[in-house]
Amino acid sequence: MTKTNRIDARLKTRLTVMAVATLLAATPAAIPATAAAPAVPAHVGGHEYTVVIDDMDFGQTPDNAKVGDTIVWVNRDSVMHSVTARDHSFDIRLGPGQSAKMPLSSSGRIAFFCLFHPSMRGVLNVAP
Ligand SMILES: [Cu+2]
Repeated sequence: MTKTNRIDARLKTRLTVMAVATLLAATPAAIPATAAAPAVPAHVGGHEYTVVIDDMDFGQTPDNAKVGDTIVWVNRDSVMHSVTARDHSFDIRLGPGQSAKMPLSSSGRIAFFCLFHPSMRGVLNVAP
């Protein structure tokens, strides 16, 4: 057996192991019986708050958001904006007319701004 063949054989063994692992991960037993629901029910029962970016300004953030809620950022401007946390916990880019959902997974007072227009600023308060 040449050196190349030995490496090939080892690689094949490893690939087989990976294939079996993939198959095991995909067995129906691993899928919840209620497969109709989305796989990520992280904020079931949480509120959804919309914050509209308009006229180069972040709209009002909610007063009573808490962990488990979701913020929907909507860019109504005709230019790209970002919603970037000063603590780097999030950084969302929104083209004109785009929106993005952001589940709140940690509490605190998070100051944010727009990378493209640093005078655009806001604060998001998230209760535990
Ligand atoms: Cu901006």
